[in-house]
Order: sequence, then structure tokens, then C-alpha cells
Amino acid sequence: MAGTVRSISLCPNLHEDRFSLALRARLIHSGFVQSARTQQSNLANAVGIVEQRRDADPTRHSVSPQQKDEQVGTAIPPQGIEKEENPPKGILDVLHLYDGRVISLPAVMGVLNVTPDSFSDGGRYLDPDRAAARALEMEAAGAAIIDIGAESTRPSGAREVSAEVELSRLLPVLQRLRGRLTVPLSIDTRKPEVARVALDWGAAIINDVSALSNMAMTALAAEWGCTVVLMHMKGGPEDHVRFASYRDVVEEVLEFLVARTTIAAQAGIDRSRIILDPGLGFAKTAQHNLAILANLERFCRLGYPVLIGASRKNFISRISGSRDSDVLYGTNAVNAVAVAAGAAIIRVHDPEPATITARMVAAIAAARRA
Ligand code: HH2
Repeated sequence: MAGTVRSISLCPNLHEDRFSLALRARLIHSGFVQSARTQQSNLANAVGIVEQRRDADPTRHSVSPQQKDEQVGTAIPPQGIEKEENPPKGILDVLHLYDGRVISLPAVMGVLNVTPDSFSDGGRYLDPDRAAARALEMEAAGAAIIDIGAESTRPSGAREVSAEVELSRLLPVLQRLRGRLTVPLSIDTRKPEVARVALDWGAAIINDVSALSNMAMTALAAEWGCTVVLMHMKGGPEDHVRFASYRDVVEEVLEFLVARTTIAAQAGIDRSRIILDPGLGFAKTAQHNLAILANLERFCRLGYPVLIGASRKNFISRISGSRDSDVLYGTNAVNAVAVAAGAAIIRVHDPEPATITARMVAAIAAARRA
């Protein structure tokens, strides 16, 4: 099994290995194979995880035999879901990936945009060496997942690019990260051709801002057994701003996400592989974003891990001010509220402050439950 696991990042295109991995991950999830650290659920244990990780060989491959079934990520204790919500056990305090790795929740997802035009870091990481260095830097700063995207979805002026262009930006970075990045990679794309290549190169999560609107993407996720982020948006990245109109934004986004989970389940995607995201800033005004954040517990009560991507978005600078420090503090405030409400993953450009924020809020939530 150890050789099988290693082969996912070193020998792309080995279908048998992929299916062995998917099967093992399913067995772990269903309890037939016990994850070594699944039972850890308090702050002391979480700190222990980090200490063990620091002792581990820092040069190990992205999916090494030792790393299999290990929790990855920071010393953030389990999230603040109220007991009476009775979330499905083993899903919300940890996230099991198809390759056997386990992420402690809440977790920080570091954003890496290898684009010329992303709204906040466009052009900074087009050079593959800089991009790879940034991924490793974010990992060192506490990111438990690195989300890499090669097409901007910014609210104004985003242009769809071809799969070839996306891949030409992504591949050199994936090549440089292979064997160097310890934490899981997520691929931010709407295109199944792009997602397939990223999975071949070791990605474990598909972050699809169109919530699997392309059936080929749905089939791909089901085939691999990988985790998928289903995000709410109306329209596409090019024109979603035009669709920022709702009868009741919270109800409509909830209904949309529940409907997408049904479609995913019908296509054979296990519910343990689904992460939900209300899509802050996508076809939403500042008021819509605030309404969602004010009602975030309702999203978390659906029983799926919830991802919140507020980092540096327009509504934050409108409220907290537009200097870099204003935007950072505003982002931290949103992340604190999100984790307190039960969000499992916060997607950020600045992993270090997000990690500290999440750790602090989650520790308070754990104390409240104790
Ligand atoms: N936001 C952006 C991109 N991808 N994915 C999810 N799941 N949730 C989000 O909120 C989200 C996302 C936009 O941010 P960024 O990647 O920094 O910008 P750009 O799309 O311009 O590259």
C-alpha cells in the first residue's frame, strides 16, 4: 500500500493505483480502516499533532508512506458546531481525503493565483519559481491546503481562458511542487481537462466555482473519489455581477447548495467528499455577503464542511477601509466570525494571520463546549 500511495504523486496516469487509493480512502471513511488520528478532538491533542509534525522529516514527499492517514494542517482544535446540531461524526472535525490524508478542521486554505489578472495578486506568481516558493511559504505559515488557480474569476473584467492556457500556467508549478509540498493541493478550475491533469499531479481537491455545472467534471470527481468544493454563483465569472439580485439570498443560496449536493450524490460522489461554499462576492452585493455571514450557522447545519472565501474581497475594503492593513484586519474579522459560526475552511491570501485567528476562535469554541 505504501508504494501505491507514493505512486500517485510520482507516477501520474496509473489508474489501478488511483482506484486503490480511492478504495482505501472509502474504507477509512466508513470505519473499516481506522485513521491513526481520527479520534483526536481536543486542543491538547491538536497541539500534539503539530509537535509530531515538526519532528517529522521535512523533506518527505507530498504523499509518503509515513504521511498516510496523518492529520495535516495546523494546531487548530475542532470547530464550533453546537452539539444539538448532531453533525455526522468524523466529517466536521476532520476532512478525509481520497489519498488517505486527513485535515484537521478548521483549516486554512492558502490562495495561489498563477494568473496575470487576479483581483489581488494577479501577475505576482506567473513565474513558476515564485509561485512554487509562495506555495511553500504559505504551507510554512500554517496553510493546511494550497488552492492553485490559473483563471481569474474577479468581479469585473475576468476573461475565460482555454484549458491549454490554464495548463500552461499550472503545469510548471505542479512540477516544481511535486515531492516538496506536504499539504494537499486543491485545483481551482471549472474545466475537467484541467482538473484531471492536476489530479494526475497529486491534487486532492477540486475547487469548482461553478459547482460541477459541467457533467464531465462531476464524472471526474466521482471516478477519482476526490473532494469537491461546490460554490454558489449565478451567471459565470465574466458576468456574475449582473445577477446579484435575490428574493432572499440566504434561502436561495441554501437551496442551490442542497440541490447541488443531490446532483453530486446521484452522480456517485460520496457526501463525505463534499465541501459547500456560499460564494461570497460571486453574484452578491456587500449586503448579500453580510446576510450570508450573519446566517452562516444555517449553512454549517447542513452537515457538510463549509468553506468561506472572504479574503481581500471588495465588500471588506468598503467596510473596513482600503489600505492593505485595513483589508487584512477586515479579512481577519470575517474569518473569526466564520470560524465561530462553524466554518471548516477559510480561503485566504495571508495564511499566517488566518491561522492564528482560526486557532484562537476555535479554542474558545472548544472551551464553550467543554
Ligand atoms: N474566490 C475566488 C476564487 N475562487 N473559490 C471558492 N471556493 N470560494 C471563493 O470565495 C473563491 C474561489 C476569488 O478570489 P481569488 O482567487 O483571489 O481571485 P481571482 O478569481 O481573481 O483569481
